[in-house]
Amino acid sequence: MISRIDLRGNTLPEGGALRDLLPRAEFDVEAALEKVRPICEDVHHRGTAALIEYAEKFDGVKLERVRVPAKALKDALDQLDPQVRDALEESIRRARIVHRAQRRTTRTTQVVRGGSVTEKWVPVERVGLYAPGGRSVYPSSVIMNVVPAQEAGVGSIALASPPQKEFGGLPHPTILAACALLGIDEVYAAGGAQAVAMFAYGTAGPDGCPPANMVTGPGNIWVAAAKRYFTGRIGIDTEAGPTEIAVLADDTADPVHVAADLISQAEHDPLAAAVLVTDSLALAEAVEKELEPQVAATKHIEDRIKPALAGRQSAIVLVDSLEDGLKVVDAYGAEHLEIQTADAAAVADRVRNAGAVFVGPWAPVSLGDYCAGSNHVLPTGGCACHSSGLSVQSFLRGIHIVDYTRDALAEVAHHVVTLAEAEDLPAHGAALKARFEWKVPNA
Ligand code: HSO
Ligand code: ZN
Repeated sequence: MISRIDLRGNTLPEGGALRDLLPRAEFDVEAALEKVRPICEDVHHRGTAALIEYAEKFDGVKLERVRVPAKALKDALDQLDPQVRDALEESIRRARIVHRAQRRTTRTTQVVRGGSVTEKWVPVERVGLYAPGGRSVYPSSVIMNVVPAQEAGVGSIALASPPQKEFGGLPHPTILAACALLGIDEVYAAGGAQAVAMFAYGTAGPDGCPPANMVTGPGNIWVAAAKRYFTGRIGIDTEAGPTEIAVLADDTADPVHVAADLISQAEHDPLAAAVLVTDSLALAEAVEKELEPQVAATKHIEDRIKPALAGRQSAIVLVDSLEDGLKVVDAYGAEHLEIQTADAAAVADRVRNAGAVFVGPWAPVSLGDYCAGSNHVLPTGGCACHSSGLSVQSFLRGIHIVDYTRDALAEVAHHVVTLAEAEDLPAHGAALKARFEWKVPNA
C-alpha cells in the first residue's frame, strides 16, 4: 500500500540532492496558469456577469446574485447542529488565544542621540478569504483564516466560497454558519480562479465586491494559479498544494498511532502525502501491517486514501539513525511534522524546516487541524524551508518611521554622501548637501 525508500547504509547527500531522493506530489501550477488567465481577465472586464456565467459552467448553478444575503447566514447558524456549533466555538476560542498573543507592538529604536526608527505595525485594509467547496468543505479553514485577520485588526474582511447546487446556489451551510459565528457578513458565492479575480479586481454594481488588498485561504490548483497570476498586484499567503504529513519516529512510537495519523492526512486528497521517516525497521513493518485494517475501516478509501498512500508522494523512509532522520525531515520541509520518538520535545527543538511540529504521542495533526489553537493554513511543497503558516503577522505591514534631528543628520551626512557617490548617484548626496549650505559636516 505504501512504498519504501531505504536510505540506510550510505552517507546521506546534502540539501537539494537529499530532497531529490524524497517523495513529492506533482502540482504544476504553471500549467494551470494558462487556463486561469482568460478567466481572470473575463472577470476584470465583465464583473458579476462573468461570475454568474462561471457559476453555471463550473458549479452547475444559475445564480441570481453573487453576494450572500444576511438572512442566509443567520439561517445557517440557526440550523447548525448544536454539537458542531460547540466544537466550532471551542476551536475559535483556542485560535483566538494563540493569535491574540501574536499581535505586534510598535517599537521605537534609538539609533543615535536624536535619531530613531519606529516600526509601526499596520493591518492590511481589506482582505478576501477563500474557503473551498466541493470535496473539501472546511469550516475549520474559515476559522483559521478569519481569526488571524481579525486579531491583526483588518477592518474589512470578505469571504468567497463556491456556490453549491444542492443548497440553491449558496455556499455550503456550515461555511455560512462559521462566518456567522465569526461575525463575517460579507460573503460571496464564488469559487475557483474567478473568486480570486473578483477580490483582486473588484466588481461593480449593487451586488459588487470592492477590491481587496490581499487574498488568503486554501484551494485547488486553479485557486493557487490565480494567486500566482495576481502576485505583485495583491498580497497572498502561500500557494496551497496538497496536504502533507511527515512522521519522524523511533522504536518507542506506537504503530497504531503512526498509521492512524498517516491515514488522517491521506484522507484529504489522492495527491496528499504521508511520509514516515524511521530508524526502526520493526516500526516500519508494524506500521505497514497496521495500515491495511485501518484503511479498510475508514471512509474515503478508494477515492483518496489508497491513491494517496500508494502515490509517489508517500513513502516509508528508512534511515540509519535519528540524526539522519532529522536531516531527512529538514530536507523534506513538511507542512505537518510529528515527532514520535523518545524525548520528543528535544528532537522537535532541533527541527529547522516544517510548517508545524507536533510533539509526542498526544499531539496528533488532527488536533492542530481543529482545536490546538495553532493555525492549519501551512506551507506545503517544501515551502516550509522559507515560509511560515498563516498568522497575525501575515495581515500586518511593518512601516518604518524615520525621525532624525539636524544634529543627528549632520553626524552621518558625510557617510551618506560617500555612499551616494560610490553608487554614482550624486543627486542623493545633494539632498544632504542642500541642507547644510552645500558643505557636508565631517567631510
Ligand atoms: N490538514 C489540512 C486542514 C484541515 N484538516 C481542514 C481538516 N480540515 C491542511 O492543514
Ligand atoms: Zn487535515
